[in-house]
Amino acid sequence: MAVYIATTSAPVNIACIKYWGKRDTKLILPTNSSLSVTLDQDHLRSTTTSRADPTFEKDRLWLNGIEEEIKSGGRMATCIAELKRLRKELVEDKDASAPALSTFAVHIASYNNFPTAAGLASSASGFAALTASLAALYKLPSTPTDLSLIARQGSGSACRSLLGGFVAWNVGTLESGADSLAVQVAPETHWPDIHALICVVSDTKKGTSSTSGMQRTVDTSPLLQHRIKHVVPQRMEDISAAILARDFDRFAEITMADSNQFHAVALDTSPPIFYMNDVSRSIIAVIEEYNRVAQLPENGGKRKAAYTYDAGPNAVIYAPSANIKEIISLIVRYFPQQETFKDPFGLFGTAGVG
Ligand code: 2P0
Repeated sequence: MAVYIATTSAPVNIACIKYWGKRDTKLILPTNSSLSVTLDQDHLRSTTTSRADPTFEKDRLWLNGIEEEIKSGGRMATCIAELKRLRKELVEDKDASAPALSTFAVHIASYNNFPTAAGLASSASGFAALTASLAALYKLPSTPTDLSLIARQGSGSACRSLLGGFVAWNVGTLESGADSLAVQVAPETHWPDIHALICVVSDTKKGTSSTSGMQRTVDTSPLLQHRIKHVVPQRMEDISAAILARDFDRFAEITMADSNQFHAVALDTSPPIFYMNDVSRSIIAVIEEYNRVAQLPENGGKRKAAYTYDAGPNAVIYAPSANIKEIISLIVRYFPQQETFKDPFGLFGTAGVG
């Protein structure tokens, strides 16, 4: 008897221009475009195996080995239903000999190789891996950008994890959401010198979920309206140009400004949302001082690192590879008790890094 099974992985992505706010909560349509860097496959990722079988009675899902309910009408059920619909339309309706996998239930098992829900974008890699896994199982002819429309309905930021390198999620204008999709601005090979250093300040689950936090921001923050209309559109253009020109100084300036504005709109929410803690803010101070010195004319006049923070206290520091060792030394000097700095590129040996 045939076995229908597929396994795929998808990495975490870290936004430089932040997604924060939905104009349609069911379709997950954002209030502004966003842009992220997809980390490479070897480090922070979700790996998902899907299997379809005529003997399965219902769709079932296991996350890190624990079964989760697939709520009817929920995000997971929507993604699975959309992928089954594509299987029928794009494969089975076109080829009568194709097995009717769209009529079989699926069993899905997904693992993260990093702490779930710690502000490390587990929902992004998770829904991207789920979408890619079912697309592989169903042998869909779809492109990653096509599939981003489905992953988006699982979790907004997931649409960006289907593509590698530098990825934009376009806000779109259509009510159907058909143009709210992810596109690659540049592949990873365009600028391989950029590295991401992840400083795990805390790996416990965050207080306010992104989904509820961002809706509270949409409902209550006047600053968000200014950001959507007057800030993000220009920043999307400017950071895309900086990426294409491999201009790290400009990339860093925009990335840090956008992280700070995202946390400002969180603070402008009623009641306010605090994602960063004192350690997060101290890391900002260290990187700002590092850049201030680097920007002196005698030191070259350009920024050497960029911090960014998502919906949690952990810092991600982007920097050209030549600066990574120096940055890790700085961080370890100022935060000597921390033992969980990740060293995905093996640049710092084993002392003091997790
Ligand atoms: C981002 N974040 O652009 C921003 C920056 C957090 C801060 O995308 O409700 O988990 O599932 O669409 O995708 C977090 O939002 O929210 C997020 P849902 P998601 O990466």
